[in-house]
Amino acid sequence: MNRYIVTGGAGFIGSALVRGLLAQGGRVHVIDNLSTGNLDNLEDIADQITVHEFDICDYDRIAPVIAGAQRVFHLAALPSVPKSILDPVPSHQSNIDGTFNVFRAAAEGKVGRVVYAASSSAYGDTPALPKVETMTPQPKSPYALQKLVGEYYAAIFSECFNLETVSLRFFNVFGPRQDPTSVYSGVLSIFLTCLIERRSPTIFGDGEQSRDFTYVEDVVKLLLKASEARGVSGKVFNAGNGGRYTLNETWRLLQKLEGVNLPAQYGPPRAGDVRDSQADTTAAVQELRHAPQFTFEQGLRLTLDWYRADVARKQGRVAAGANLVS
Ligand code: UD2
Repeated sequence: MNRYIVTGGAGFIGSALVRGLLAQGGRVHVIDNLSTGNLDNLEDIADQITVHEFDICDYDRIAPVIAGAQRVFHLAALPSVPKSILDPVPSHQSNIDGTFNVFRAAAEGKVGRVVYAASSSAYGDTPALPKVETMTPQPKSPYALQKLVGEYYAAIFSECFNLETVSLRFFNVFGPRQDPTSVYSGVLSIFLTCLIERRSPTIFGDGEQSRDFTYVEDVVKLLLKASEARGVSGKVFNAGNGGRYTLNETWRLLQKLEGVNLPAQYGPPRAGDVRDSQADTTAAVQELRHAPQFTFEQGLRLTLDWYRADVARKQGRVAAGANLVS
C-alpha cells in the first residue's frame, strides 16, 4: 500500500489533503509540531492515520518517517507575511532550515516525489497581472523570500540529488478549518467569523488590494495531480483560481450574502503586503490537467456554512459541559 507523508497535516490545508489521500486509498502519516496546526482538524479520521508530533527542524526524528515513502507533501511552514517581519527567526528556521531537512530526508530516503507548498507571495509587486510562473520573482518580505528559497531548493534537489520535486505556489487558500483566532490568520477566516458574529472587520490599508482567493478543495486536487503528473520534476506551478477580488469587494459580497450592513473599519497598511495577486492558471491546466471547480462565491458559501456549523458544535460542547456540572 502506498505510504504518503503530509508535513503540516494538522493544518487546514494539510488536513484537507489528508482526507483527499485517504479517499484515494493509502497509508497517511502526518508530521506536525502543532504550532499552528491542530489535532481537532483530524479528529474524525484519527483512527485512519498516524500522527508524528515532530518538528521539521528535527532531522533525526523526521528522516525515518519520511524514508521510503511514495510521496511527500511538504506543507509545514510558519505562515504570515507580517509575522515574518515582526519575528523573522522562527519563520526562517521552519521555512528554510525545516524545508531543507524535508528535501534532504526525502532524497536520502529514496522518496518517489516531494510536492512543495510554495507561495504566491514570491511574485511581490511585479506590475503585470495575472502572475505567470516565468516572471522574475520579487519577494517583499522574509516569508516570501523563505518560500521562494524552498522552491529553489526543490529545483536543486531535482537537478543535483535525483529527487523528483514539484512546487505549487498557493494563492490565498481558504476553506473549512482555517483558524480565524490569530491576528495573523487568513483574511477570509477573519471576515467570515466577523460576519457570523455580526462584527465589523478591520481592513489594513484602503481595501483596494486584491487577491486570488482559492478554495481549499481545488488546491487539494491540484496537489494530488502534481504528485502524479509526468515530466514536471523541478518545475513551479501556480495553484490559484485565476480570479481577483479586492478586500472591499469581498466584504461587500459577504454582507450581501448575509443581508447585513456592517461597514468595515480601516487601519494602517501592513508592511510587506502585496498589492495585487492573481494567478495565470495556463501551465497548471496544460501540464497538470488542473480544472478549478469552485467559484469564489461557491467556496465562500461552503466555508461560511462550515464556520456556522462549527460555532454550533462548540456551543453544543459547552452546553453539554454545563449540564454535566449541574
Ligand atoms: C500571503 C500569500 C498567500 C499565502 C499567505 C500565508 C500573497 C499575495 N499571498 O497571503 O498565498 O502564502 O501569505 O500567510 O502574498 N487583511 C486585512 N484584515 C485582516 C487580515 C488581513 O485587511 O484582518 C489584509 C492583509 O493586509 C492583506 C490581505 O488582507 O492585504 C490578505 O492577507 P492574508 O494575511 O490573508 O494573506 P496574504 O495576502 O498576506
